[in-house]
Amino acid sequence: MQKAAVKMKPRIVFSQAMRIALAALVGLASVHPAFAATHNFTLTVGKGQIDIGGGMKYAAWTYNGAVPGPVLRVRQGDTVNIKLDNPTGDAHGIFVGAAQIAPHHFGGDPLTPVSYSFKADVPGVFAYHCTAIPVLDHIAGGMYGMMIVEPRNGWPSGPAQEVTLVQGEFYGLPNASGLINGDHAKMVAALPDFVVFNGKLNNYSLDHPIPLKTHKLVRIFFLNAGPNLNSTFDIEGVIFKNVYAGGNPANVTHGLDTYTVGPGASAVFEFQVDEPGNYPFADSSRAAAYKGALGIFSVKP
Ligand SMILES: [Cu+2]
Repeated sequence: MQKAAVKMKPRIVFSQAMRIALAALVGLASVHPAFAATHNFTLTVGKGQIDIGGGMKYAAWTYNGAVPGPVLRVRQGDTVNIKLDNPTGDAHGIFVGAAQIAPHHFGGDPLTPVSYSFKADVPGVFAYHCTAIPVLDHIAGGMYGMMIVEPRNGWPSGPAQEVTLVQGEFYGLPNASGLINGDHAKMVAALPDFVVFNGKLNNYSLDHPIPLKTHKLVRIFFLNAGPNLNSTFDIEGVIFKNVYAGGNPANVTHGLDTYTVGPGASAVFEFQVDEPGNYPFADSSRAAAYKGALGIFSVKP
């Protein structure tokens, strides 16, 4: 099972385990709003070369030193405190799609730290990204990530094998030493040179596929961070049992072979496979798959 690529340990004031233990103690459902948690997420801005696979490095702006940034996971009804630690001297910010607050909170300059709170009222898969101008360059530079707001009452289909996939685009070709400096003209033209899942070209190719089990529900949390192109997600040999637009259980459709997710948008895909094998997944835009948005689920009993 592919674990969410959490590279940061959030300081949870009221953890899930504590909530369940307490709920059991007093005979209440673990989902009782009184047991909503508070999450303090501090993300640190960085600037440096990151490995994007294929022997290449990308001159990136990062949250917590990685592209994408850490997966931030909360439950519907929880309070979320976001803080941006920006030691770079450059302007950066952080927008979180799950937050219903005035947008001025998301921005900042190096002298005004970004710090805000919101209640995660709506379940779903949400983007977070930089707000500094031009936003295009900051997202293409690597400043993006996924927040999951779990439904208050859990997923209608119950527990599953979970995978988090964030699709992103890199603009520019490598120099003689394999370093890519972001190409602004290509960003504006929406012509990426590389399209990737979780920050790396052919991240889940045959030599390191994502392992899954047969006869067990799989749930993919999918974010298309863009910044520019649609992604039509497809798994060969699979018809999605449920697709939740925006990752919200209220928006369910059934029996889809592919599903298109716009830039900045998201979905949750549920499916199950019964025959062992290697199941390729891709952006079914063939150009995007050719540019790296391609991977393998290795499904075993
Ligand atoms: Cu930025």
